[in-house]
Amino acid sequence: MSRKESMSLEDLLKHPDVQKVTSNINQELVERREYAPPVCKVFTYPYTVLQDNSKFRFVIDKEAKKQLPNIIDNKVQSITGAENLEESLKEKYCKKRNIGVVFSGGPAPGGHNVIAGLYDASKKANPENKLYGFLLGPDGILENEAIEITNSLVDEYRNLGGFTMIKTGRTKTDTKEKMALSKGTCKKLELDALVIVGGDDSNTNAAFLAQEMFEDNIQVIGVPKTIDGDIQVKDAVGNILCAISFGFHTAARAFANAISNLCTDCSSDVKYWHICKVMGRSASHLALEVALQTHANITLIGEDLANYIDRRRLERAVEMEGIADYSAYGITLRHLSRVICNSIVRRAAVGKNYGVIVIPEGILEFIDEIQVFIIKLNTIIAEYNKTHDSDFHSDFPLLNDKLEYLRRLARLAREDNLFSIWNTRDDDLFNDIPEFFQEGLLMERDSHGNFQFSQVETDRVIMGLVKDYLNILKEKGIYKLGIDNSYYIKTLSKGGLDPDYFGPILFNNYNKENKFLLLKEFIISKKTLKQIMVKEGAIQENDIIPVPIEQIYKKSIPTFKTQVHFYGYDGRGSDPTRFDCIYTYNLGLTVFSLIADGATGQMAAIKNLEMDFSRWEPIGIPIAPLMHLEERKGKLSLVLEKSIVDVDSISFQVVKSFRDKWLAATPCENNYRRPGPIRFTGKSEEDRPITLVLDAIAKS
Ligand code: FBP
Repeated sequence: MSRKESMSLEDLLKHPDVQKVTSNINQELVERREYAPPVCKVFTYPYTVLQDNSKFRFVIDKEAKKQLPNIIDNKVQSITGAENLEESLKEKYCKKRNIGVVFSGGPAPGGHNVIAGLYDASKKANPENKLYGFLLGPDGILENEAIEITNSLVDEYRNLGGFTMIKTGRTKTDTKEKMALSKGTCKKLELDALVIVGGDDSNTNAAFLAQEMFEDNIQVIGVPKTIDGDIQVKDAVGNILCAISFGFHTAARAFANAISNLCTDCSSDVKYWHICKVMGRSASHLALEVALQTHANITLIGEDLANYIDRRRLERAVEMEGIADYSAYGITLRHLSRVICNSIVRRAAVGKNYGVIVIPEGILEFIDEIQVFIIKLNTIIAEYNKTHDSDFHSDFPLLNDKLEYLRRLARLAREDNLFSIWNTRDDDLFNDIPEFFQEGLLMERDSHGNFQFSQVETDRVIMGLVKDYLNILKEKGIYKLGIDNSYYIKTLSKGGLDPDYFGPILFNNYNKENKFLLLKEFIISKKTLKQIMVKEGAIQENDIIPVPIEQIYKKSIPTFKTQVHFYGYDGRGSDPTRFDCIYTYNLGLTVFSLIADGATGQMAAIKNLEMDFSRWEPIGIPIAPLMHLEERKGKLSLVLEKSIVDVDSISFQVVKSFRDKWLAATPCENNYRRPGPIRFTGKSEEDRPITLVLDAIAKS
């Protein structure tokens, strides 16, 4: 029956069932919006009180003391619940307030719940409180573009991912003019407090704004956001104050789910190596968590590679020349490709010419020669912009123009015998790398002066070298596909040949016990195969190679086929896991407590995140004491220190210990783990990142 005879399209579109299945509002959305995250015990009281906690100390940077005098003496603040307050305190807590909130930097799942928590707490304290959301990130503050956040708006976004409600941006408040504009907006809106939800750079901004607006009594509170997980705060003696930034868990789980599916696919059609680059601008926290979640065959951790020591090279130098070869410390791109190839060859030998490799986005920063290039080019670009009061990238739009400028720098240094950051050796080395990679390294820095790793095809750089070296290993007869022993016996027997006769002629490891047999290294072509057979008297010079033997030979030739994937923006846009929903809602409540109790220059955090929810403690962490000097845009600036993977941490040590097991270069099955999709509700949704669980076990 055609549609014409049944129902018109117009009627069909009006049909309630059609409307239901084509609506934007599905069951998942309804459940997410309705979910009420549990709150920490202190927030079940009508009021909260702040207490300075001098137990936690920091090593203060002299420059931070100079530039942030009004907030440098801030302490860690504990929050406690109170049934009642004396009248003056109650009045202060409940006074009518205007609060502004802004998202800054890349989206991270859970941001909307920070707003929801802040909104709920502020309305509970005083229904007349107003919350403004600045649009499109810090630009919204500079241009006074804000909307009032209403109850219906908050309800629309509860427990949902993204920063869709008010959007985000990456503008840095890094000049006096921008500071003045920001202060102007806060004053115009009569804000009592400004909340900056952002990463290390944005929390740095929060500290400077807190200092700037201190005299005006406008409080500034930061919130630790970034999927990269590189805001982890410890005090001077290693007490954990903030175990992880929000959004990390969701992004890691989303990446892990997709990567685990690739593990399933590749071990089914057994023909691809999947190369998975995962976000994380500098630190490899996301890659580490993905390794724990999926047990992918190879996971590179940048921080680990930086510690690499080429022991053979070291020993050789001592033996030959009696000296230490310092170039054996740290890893080069070539070296790294050798390490990867070694694992690929080992798996191929047991018949597994497939697998999954996880590469952190920021890995290049930990590779010696690339790190040197990044630092040098950052400085050259920054110096050019400063000296010429212009923009390097607009003045040299094409790669060749940029290369010519660098060449000129090297030439000048040589001719005038001057010390220069870019010399002939740099220029020669730089000219040796592929064009697309030169382009990547010379690309425009972001507004904070950071190198934009997400824009560089890191995987292509590394895998290009891997492919080249695998070809060499193939030529040398080292990269071969192991032949299943039973397949060998069956094939030869079917062709009327004696497997036990030909076995020792063909294979290095012919033995009934070995499940996989490796063709001798010498056999790299039909010609060399025939040579060996003639030499061993198995056939005569004029004979042709028996078909079953040729079949076995062909089976042993591996082709290295890859599929490349980038996991970043997808996971960053996921709806939050239950952990991130609860974490961020409580962060929002914490922000309000800090504001209501008069704090400024503090970052809202939850202590004991690595433990069970019942032990979570909302706190305020002073931002200024966490700052130190770092090179940005070619000059030293005060910034919040990024936390990278600690190679002594238990989570890294566990991954390291399981490396061989997860590589699974044995005849046994792979050891993949299936984390499954983010489930949000239900028993099977884990309650925190595995890295945190492991670190907590070690601590206890
Ligand atoms: P934030 O530090 O701002 O949270 O952003 C982190 C990140 O997601 C990185 O992992 C990635 O390198 C970068 O943002 C990508 O930036 P962009 O959104 O500008 O492409």
